[in-house]
Amino acid sequence: MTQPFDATAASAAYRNALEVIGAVEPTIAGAIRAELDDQRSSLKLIASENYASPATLLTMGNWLSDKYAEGTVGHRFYAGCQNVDTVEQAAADHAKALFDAPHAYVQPHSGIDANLVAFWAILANRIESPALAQASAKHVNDLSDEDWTTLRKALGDQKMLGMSLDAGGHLTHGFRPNISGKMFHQSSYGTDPETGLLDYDKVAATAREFKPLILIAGYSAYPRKIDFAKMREIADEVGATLMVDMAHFAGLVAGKVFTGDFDPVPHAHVTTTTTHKSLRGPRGGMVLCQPEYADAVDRGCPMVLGGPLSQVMAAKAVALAEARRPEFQTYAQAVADNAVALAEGLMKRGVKLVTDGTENHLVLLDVSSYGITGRQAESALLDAGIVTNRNAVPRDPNGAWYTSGVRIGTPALTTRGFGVDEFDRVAELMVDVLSSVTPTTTSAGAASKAKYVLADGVADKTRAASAELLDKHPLYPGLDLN
Ligand code: DSN
Repeated sequence: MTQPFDATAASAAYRNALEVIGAVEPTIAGAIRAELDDQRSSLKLIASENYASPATLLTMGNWLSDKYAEGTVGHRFYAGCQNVDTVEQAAADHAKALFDAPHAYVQPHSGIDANLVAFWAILANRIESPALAQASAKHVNDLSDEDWTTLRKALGDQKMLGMSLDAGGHLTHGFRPNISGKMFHQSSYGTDPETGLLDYDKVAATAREFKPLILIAGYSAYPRKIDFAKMREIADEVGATLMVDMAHFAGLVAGKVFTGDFDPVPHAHVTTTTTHKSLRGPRGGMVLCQPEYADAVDRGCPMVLGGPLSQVMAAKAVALAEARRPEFQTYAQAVADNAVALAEGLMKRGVKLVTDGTENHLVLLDVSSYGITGRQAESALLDAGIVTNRNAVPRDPNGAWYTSGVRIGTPALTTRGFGVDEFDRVAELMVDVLSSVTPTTTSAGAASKAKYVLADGVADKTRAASAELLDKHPLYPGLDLN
C-alpha cells in the first residue's frame, strides 16, 4: 500500500543528501539514518502517524524553504513569489478537488494553527464588531492598544461547544489550558456512559441551553464515525457555525470511506485538518470552508500565522495529488477494515475497548482489567517494540497523565501493506505483552502507576514475532541508504 516509487532513484537521492548533510554535521545524518532503521523495525501503531511517500518527503528538502511569502497567491508582502504562487495554487486546487470543497487554505503549519485560523475567521465573519472588522483588515502589527482592548471584550463573550477531552475531543476544542479555552466561554458534550457513543439528542440539548457561536465536531480519540448532517442540524437550530476538525480521519474522507452524512466537508461551514495523519502527507495543516468564510480564512497569515512554509505547501500538493489516485481509496478502505480486524482480535482475546469496537482508523483499549495504567501498558509495549500512546478513557480514574487507556491506529502499518490477518496477529502480540505486566509496589505498599515488571523473555519473543511481520512488509521497499 506504499505509494509506488522508483526505489533506485530514491536511494540515490537520499544517499547523496546524507553525504552532503554528513559533511557538515554527521550527528544529524546519523540521526536521520537511525530514524529510518527505528521506523523500519518497530510496529508503529500510533493512530496519528503514518509514512509519507519519498516524493512527499523529498519535496521538503530544498530552496523553497528559503522564500518568504506572507499573504496569498498573487497578493504577497514580498517580491519574487511567483514559484510559491504556483506551489500554493497547486496544493489548494488538489485539496478542493479531493474534498470537493469550495475553498482551501493550505498555509497552516499544524492542526492547532489551522484551528486558530478557523476561530479567527469565524469570529471575523460572525461578530458584528467594528473593531473585529477593522482588525481583519489590518496587519496584526498595526492593531492599536485600543483595538486589542475592544477585541478582548468582544471575544470574551463568545462561546464554543466541543467534545470533551475525556470523551476523545482535542485540546484545541476549548480545553482550558489551550488558547481556545481562553478565547471562548467553553462547554463540552461527552459520550453515553454505558455505550461510550455520542448521543446527538444530548448534544442538541446542551447546544440549545449553551447557545454557542461555534459548535465543533471532531476528535483525536473517539473510535466511531460522526453524523455531520445531524451536527449541522443542531448548529443551524441554535445559530452556531459548525466547525469540523477532521485531522484524524481526513484520509478516510479523502478515500471515500466516510461519505454522505459522514463526510464533514459539505455539512460544515469550516473544516480543519492536519495533512500527515491518515491523509499521509507532510506534517502540516489546512482549512477548507464555504465561500462566505473564504476571505477571513485567507487572512490567516499574518493574522495568526507566520510566513507560510513553501516547501511544506509543495509537499502537501504532492501528497494531495497522490490521494487523488484510485489507489488511495483502496488504502483508506484497508485502514478501516484493518481497524475492525485489530479491534475484533483484541476483543476476542478479552480486551475491553471503548465503544466495544471501531468504525474508523483507531481503537481505544481500556487496560484497567490488567491491573495496570495506560502509562505502564505504553512503556511495556514499547519495550517489546510496539509503539503506541497512552490515552485517557472516558471518566478515567487515572487522569490524563497516567491514564487507563492505550490508543492505537492502523494508518501506518496499512501503508506498509499489513492486512487483516497481520492485524489479528498484532492483537495477539499486544495481549501477550499486556498480560505479562505487573506493577511494582511503592515503598508505601501501593501499586505504582508508572513502574512495572515485564515477565522474562516476553519482550524478546514479541520483537522476534514482530520482525517476521515487518520483514514480510518492508517500509519503503528497495530504499537502500548504503
Ligand atoms: N498529536 C495529535 C494526536 O496524536 O492525536 C493531535 O494533537
